[in-house]
Amino acid sequence: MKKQWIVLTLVVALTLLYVGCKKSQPQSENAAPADSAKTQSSDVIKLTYANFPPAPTFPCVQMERWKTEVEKRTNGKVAVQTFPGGSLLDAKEMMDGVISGQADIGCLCMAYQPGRFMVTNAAALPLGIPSAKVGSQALWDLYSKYQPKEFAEVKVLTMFTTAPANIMSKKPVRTLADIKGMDLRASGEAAQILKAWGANQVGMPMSSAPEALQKGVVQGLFSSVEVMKDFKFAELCKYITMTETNIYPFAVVMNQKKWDALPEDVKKVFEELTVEQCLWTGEYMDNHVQESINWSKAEQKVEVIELSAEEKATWNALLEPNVDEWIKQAKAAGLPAEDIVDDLKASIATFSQN
Ligand code: 3IO
Repeated sequence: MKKQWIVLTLVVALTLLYVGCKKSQPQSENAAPADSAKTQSSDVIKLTYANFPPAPTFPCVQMERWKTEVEKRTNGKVAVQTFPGGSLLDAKEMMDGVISGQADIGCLCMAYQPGRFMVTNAAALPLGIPSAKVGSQALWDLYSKYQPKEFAEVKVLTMFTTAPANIMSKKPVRTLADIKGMDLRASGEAAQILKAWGANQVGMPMSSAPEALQKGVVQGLFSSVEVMKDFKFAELCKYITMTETNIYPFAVVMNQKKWDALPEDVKKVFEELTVEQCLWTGEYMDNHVQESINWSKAEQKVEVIELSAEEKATWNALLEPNVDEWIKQAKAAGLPAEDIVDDLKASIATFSQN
């Protein structure tokens, strides 16, 4: 009789212990019953990744590539849920949204908050960056060397740039007289460049450009020309003027607490991907610009206008004060402005040789 009681008590105690353990396990909200068949779903680290433009555009293409690589290299230990098109965070809320944890990861264009990202926006000056691949590497070096304090509250997962910006417009731009007073969309340093050429620059993120073009608020835009295809701007803008002037810098940032909580092996995978993703995106961008130009010419009857060497020299001369202006502002902000510009020029020269 006594033995039976002991056995019964043990069974009850073990059952209670088992139920208790199950409950205290941090089950994720959406762990559906179907999940339990796979590797323990509670072990999977789920991360949200916000992006501002639509899915077919390059910031989202690189996001999907990063997701695929992370999930593969962590053997499914990390699952990344992507949110393109501003469905989780919009263009200008990206940095603060990641800092506050509304998204775990976010992709942002630094031109949309030029004063906030002063150091890295130096890469957007008209310094002759010839491609996205060179720009991306120069930007990453700039970030690594100066470790700007504006990124102190996040973990930077990668950086990259667009290919050089050109003018896409409804009416042809062949001379400075043609661009004078034309309403053109750009952001950050690119907007300052349009101003120097006499255009009427209209500032807004790329994600607002389709509507502005459609409604006639602007007559064109100044950015890398893969957007002719990805946003179908070629349907409205029948001219590209090749100025090959400057790039737009981007950053992918992660919530610091989420980063700190990652296991070491996962951190290692993310670290491995920083430079790799920077190069991959630069190469993807450069190839995609070429595809977009070919498609625009063949399918949309777009004319590509090349400026004569003489004309180009006149345009470039107007931009010399832009670098001086940035140096003035950066100095006022207490930054080693000349060193930053010199370092950038040196890395552009180095990476251009490879
Ligand atoms: C860009 C931003 C979002 C999607 C595609 C894009 N191609 C070039 C840019 C650069 C940019 O942010 C801008 O405002 O021109």
